Amino acid sequence: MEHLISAVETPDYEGFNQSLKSGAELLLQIPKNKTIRVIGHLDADGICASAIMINALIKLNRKYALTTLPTITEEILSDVVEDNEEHIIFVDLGSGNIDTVGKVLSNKKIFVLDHHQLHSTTNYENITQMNPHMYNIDGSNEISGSGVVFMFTQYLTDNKNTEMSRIAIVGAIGDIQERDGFKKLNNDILDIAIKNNLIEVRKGLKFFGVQTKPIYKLLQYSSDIIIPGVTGSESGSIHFLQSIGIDPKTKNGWKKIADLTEDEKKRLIATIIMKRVVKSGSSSSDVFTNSYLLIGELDDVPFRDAKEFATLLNSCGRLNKASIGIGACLNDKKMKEMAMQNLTDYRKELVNALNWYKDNANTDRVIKKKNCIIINAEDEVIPTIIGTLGSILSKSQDIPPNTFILSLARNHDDTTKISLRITGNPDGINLKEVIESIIQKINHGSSGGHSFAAGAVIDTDKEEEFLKASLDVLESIIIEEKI
Ligand SMILES: [Mn+2]
Repeated sequence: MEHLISAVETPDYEGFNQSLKSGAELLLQIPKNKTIRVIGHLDADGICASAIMINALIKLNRKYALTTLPTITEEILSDVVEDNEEHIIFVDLGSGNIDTVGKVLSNKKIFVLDHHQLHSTTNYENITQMNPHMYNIDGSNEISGSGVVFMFTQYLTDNKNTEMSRIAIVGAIGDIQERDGFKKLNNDILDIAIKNNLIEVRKGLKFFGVQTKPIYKLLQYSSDIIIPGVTGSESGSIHFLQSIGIDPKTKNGWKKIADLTEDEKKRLIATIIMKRVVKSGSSSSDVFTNSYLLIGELDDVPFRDAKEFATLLNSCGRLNKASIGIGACLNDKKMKEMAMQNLTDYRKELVNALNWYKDNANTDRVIKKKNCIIINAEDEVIPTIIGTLGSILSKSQDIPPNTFILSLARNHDDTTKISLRITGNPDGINLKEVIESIIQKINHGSSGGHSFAAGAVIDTDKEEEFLKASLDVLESIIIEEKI
């Protein structure tokens, strides 16, 4: 692969487009009677990417089979792919495991559409890999897995997969590629969605669930907009609204943002800007965020706001119901209803996890040290939400800043999933590096993630060794107080 060792550092958009175009031509050569296996990643972006791919295959009258995976291993791959299947498309995964794919599926014709970092420079004759990183395009924030698949399917269908541009935006938001707007390729896709009347962009208050939750709950649970006496307090939030002349209730229930008059909305925003705690370096515009609204969806459903849609898809993945999420992306009414039920179930699981933590906070399952809390849920919290539990705790006002939160929960296959978070917002701490050093210390397991959220997987029988090494590593890290 000459482009990998190319000295040219500038992004080669033309080259990337060309690779998608010739990949699409190759895929169209597959005989129509063959079943194509689509293997997608089990997160919001992967679910969107799978849906976009399938939508195109349906249009092309192709037979397909679908699998959604959290990760790729040799065992899983040989399990999933049937002997008689010759053609496999990986979406939003594959580039990090190209050698495994090449080894296990050496007699298959493979397409990899991914935006994750490349992990190997080996060229496999049977693999057509399409990845922006091969063309110096930053796949971590210029385009998501869904975006790559969307661009690909536009070549595949002669630009007739346009309606899925909205799902590509949901996927990019799921991968947190929207930070005060999109960049480059994501922006091009957004333009397509806007031009085709699929998405409208509005400035709104930086609350999660702004479309679907009562206003007092937005205030109570906000982690971006902190108002003393209001944030974290139900009665404080209700009183706050009453104090500015907004009745928190409607005739039938609790008022949502959409129920406010323009006047009330202005009053709410002005008071929030006045009363909130201003973090250093932030400005009044920090209370606002872009909302990407799907045109044609009702105001109070989680499919209306792309951010909530992505959360709903994540919850499908986490409860192992990716196919419901894919159905919802394909706009199937029944599947959308099921996806909403799944979101309710997921929230219940989260509440269970938080309750488990509260009940066990003073037992030997929760180790509390000066700068860290180590939680070993074993099999009492489902492993797919252990990271979310850690994230929620890391935002809790009850735990001092600069406290590591390391949590463990067991998978079904005798492995243990680990997540690492930290409270506050300390400078110079990279959680991915921290967890890497623990894993290196025990010389077992694998780790990954970002500076602000990282994780690992180990064999369950190595838990004790891991916990010991964690204490050594975490307690040796001294974080300087911010002044
Ligand atoms: Mn992705």
